[in-house]
Amino acid sequence: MSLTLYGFDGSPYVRTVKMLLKEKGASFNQLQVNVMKGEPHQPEHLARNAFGKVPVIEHDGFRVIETAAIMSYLDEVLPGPSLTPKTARDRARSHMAQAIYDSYGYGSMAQVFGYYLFPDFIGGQNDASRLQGIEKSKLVLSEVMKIKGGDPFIAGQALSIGDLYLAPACAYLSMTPDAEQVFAVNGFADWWSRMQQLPSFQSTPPQ
Ligand SMILES: N[C@@H](CCC(=O)N[C@@H](CS)C(=O)NCC(=O)O)C(=O)O
Repeated sequence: MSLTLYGFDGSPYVRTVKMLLKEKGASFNQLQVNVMKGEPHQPEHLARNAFGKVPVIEHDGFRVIETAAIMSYLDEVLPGPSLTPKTARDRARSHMAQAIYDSYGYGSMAQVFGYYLFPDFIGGQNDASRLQGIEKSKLVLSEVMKIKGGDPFIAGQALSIGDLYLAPACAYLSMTPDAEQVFAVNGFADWWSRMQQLPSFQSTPPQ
């Protein structure tokens, strides 16, 4: 079996995939295609993903782009614990977290952590954008925590793909002075402490 992950360790979406690979105990190679250096837009990577994005994976000669497709494909083909919940309702909970993150979460969280950590990448430090990002990120986290309810993980008793989507951007937010404000959401602290304890989280720090 050959498995290559294209994308650098600074990318939250790459970390989502890498956490799944760690949860599965999979062996893989990683090519650090660096977003900060514009490498996803070089011809070599555009040949893998014409949209100039990471992550991309290649599994025994089969290429997959888009994190949602990569996650469900790898969860299905790799041995190890399943990250797809067993019931239709819990699958919907995991999918909701994933889609909320894609549609409203990543962009607004990046407006906040990008301000402090990657200002050049987001076009400079814009306070109006940062404040808007704080409000939208809180809405995202509070809606996802409502989906989690009293369960330990977003889609129930077990870790699922939805949790793996959210954790990497939260890790970047936690490095900023706005973390306390953004994370002041019912149920978040308990979930976040659980995520930080996972070996798959601890072994995939952003670099
Ligand atoms: N829809 C894509 C989004 C992936 C994405 O936004 N990746 C970022 C890094 S976290 C990227 O490659 N950015 C490069 C760029 O926009 O130049 C997916 O789900 O995989």
